[in-house]
Amino acid sequence: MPEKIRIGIAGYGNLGRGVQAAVAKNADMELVGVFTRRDPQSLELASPAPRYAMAELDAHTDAIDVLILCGGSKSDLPEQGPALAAKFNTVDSFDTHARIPEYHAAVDAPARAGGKTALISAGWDPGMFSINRVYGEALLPDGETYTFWGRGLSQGHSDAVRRVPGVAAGVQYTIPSQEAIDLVRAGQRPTLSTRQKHQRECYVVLEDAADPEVVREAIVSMEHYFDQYDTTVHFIDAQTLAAEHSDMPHGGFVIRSGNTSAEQNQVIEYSLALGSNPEFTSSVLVAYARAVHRMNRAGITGAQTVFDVAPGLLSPKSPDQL
Ligand code: API
Repeated sequence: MPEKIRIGIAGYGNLGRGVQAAVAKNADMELVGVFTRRDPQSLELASPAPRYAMAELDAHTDAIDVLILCGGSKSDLPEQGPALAAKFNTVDSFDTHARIPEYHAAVDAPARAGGKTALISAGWDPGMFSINRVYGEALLPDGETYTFWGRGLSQGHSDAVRRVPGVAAGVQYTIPSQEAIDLVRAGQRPTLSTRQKHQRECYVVLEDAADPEVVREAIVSMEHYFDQYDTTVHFIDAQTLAAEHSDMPHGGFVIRSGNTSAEQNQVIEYSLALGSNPEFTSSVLVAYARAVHRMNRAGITGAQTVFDVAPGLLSPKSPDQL
């Protein structure tokens, strides 16, 4: 058995927990430590693993092959991504689509300088859905691409909601238009605005002194996350949130509908039905950690995206086996 790929986890929320579960499913990997901004001893791990303070990461540069960054895109990753890519091979799920070029540049320079490989924006969207959009558009250049999410709980949008001042806790559901999905599947190519494809629904627990109108306005007008959608905000108490909104299902479709000649229409569909959005995202991050380890050994450094990774690098099988 060759040496195992040594994985570190930076941040232990839903994604960190998911990465721990995913590493356990991959025989060629081992978890060497969970790093947290909280008091490490207070951290309740799903299964035993060494726990450390984030500040102790520097002492572990030689012990970790790939560090998986499990923070949110709104405020954690813009800081942690560039800083940690200088010292570690990293994988993250930065998912603010419009800001990915800027984030790529911020991570690329330190990673290159440090001889490290930083795979950014992995997961399912961005990630597996992005790959399927590229395949669809390359194979059927004369056509339209449609992405539908949900109904499901978006981690990115939920994280963004929780960072609004006055919000104690909350979740965001993405709701697709079934009418639009049916049209596209039937081979039609409607022109759909962002607003026509999805609605967003938030369930929010307020902090004691918070003004609900101020919080609602801050959410619905938030750039990149909510400003282009019709968003409803429901205020609920912490008990209701725990009782009715603790599952995190998600999923959706990438559909490419195109013509190869005037007569022939072709429809490609990639679909996900996820019991747990964070556990699936984490499984994608872990597969990409294997690719990052191999790319770094092959001398490929700097920021990379899922488009830069050959599919075979994700698999534990050898090229001959594949
Ligand atoms: C949505 C999607 C979710 C993408 C998946 C992942 C997440 O609006 O529901 O944040 O959960 N953009 N990036």
